[in-house]
Amino acid sequence: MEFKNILLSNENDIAICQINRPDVLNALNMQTMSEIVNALEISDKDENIHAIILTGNKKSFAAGADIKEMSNASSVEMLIRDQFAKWDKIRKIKKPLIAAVSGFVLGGGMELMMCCDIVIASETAKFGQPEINIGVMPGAGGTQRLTRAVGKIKAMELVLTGKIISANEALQLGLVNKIIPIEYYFEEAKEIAKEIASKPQIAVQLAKESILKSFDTTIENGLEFERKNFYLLFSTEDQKEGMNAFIEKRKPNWKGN
Ligand code: DAK
Repeated sequence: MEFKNILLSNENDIAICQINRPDVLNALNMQTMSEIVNALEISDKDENIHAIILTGNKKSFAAGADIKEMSNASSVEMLIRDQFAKWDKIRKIKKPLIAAVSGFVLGGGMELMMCCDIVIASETAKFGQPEINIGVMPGAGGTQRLTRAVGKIKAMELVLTGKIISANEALQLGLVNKIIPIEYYFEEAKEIAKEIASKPQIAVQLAKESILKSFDTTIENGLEFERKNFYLLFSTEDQKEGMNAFIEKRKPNWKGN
């Protein structure tokens, strides 16, 4: 498939989706969002791919949705564009999504990052939900995912003031896993992607699914869901292989089934 605003490549069992609109700091227009979602879905379906990295460039992961594209839209036009449908598809990606972010991670860019499962940030990364400064509010999960990630009072502070925070503050808030010098943040993301890609894949995907489930269910239903996925893993060859390898004191040889 031909892409205009992203670059998609594979390195062994890792897919790398790079947002590529450097002139506008990787602002996420509709075309770019469609391409990102297409790339993620292609990689999710590709059985040779075990983990997906989503990245931008050193200066900007993404400075938000494209303000120029939406500035004159009416509510009805926004509704008809049905942008949310695209974002919902990201939630359905089964394979682990690793965000490698640097520079501006703002508005829709931060919401996109929060759709990912692991976040590696360069020390230059700056995060924020500045929508309030242009007369709107987060529209792609910022009030929901951010609140779950950092709690009510910090989410209120970020969303109501639109303030920008440093990589260190984001680390303290639990928004990112690690901060890495700018020369190496992408390499670090690849290392984590490789590590996850080397694990038994059905277990990885069911564990991801179970963790995500905790966001939209009660603890009781979540525990039940987890238990069913746990039982399900006992019908995989990798469960037998993993446990036998432990008992036989050797390395497991994962088959992915
Ligand atoms: N949209 C469009 N263009 C942008 C942009 C953006 N978000 N951010 C930067 N650019 C463009 C600038 O217009 C400029 O283009 P030219 O003037 O050269 O043509 C170029 O990128 C370089 O930007 P600056 O000259 O401004 O660079 P600086 O280093 O001086 O400043 C900055 C960098 C990131 C602080 C500044 O550009 C800035 O404040 N950008 C806007 C940040 C922002 O407000 N982001 C939130 C946007 S609202 C939805 C899903 C998601 C969303 C909405 C709906 N649905 C599912 C319905 C999300 C909304 C948002 O993200």
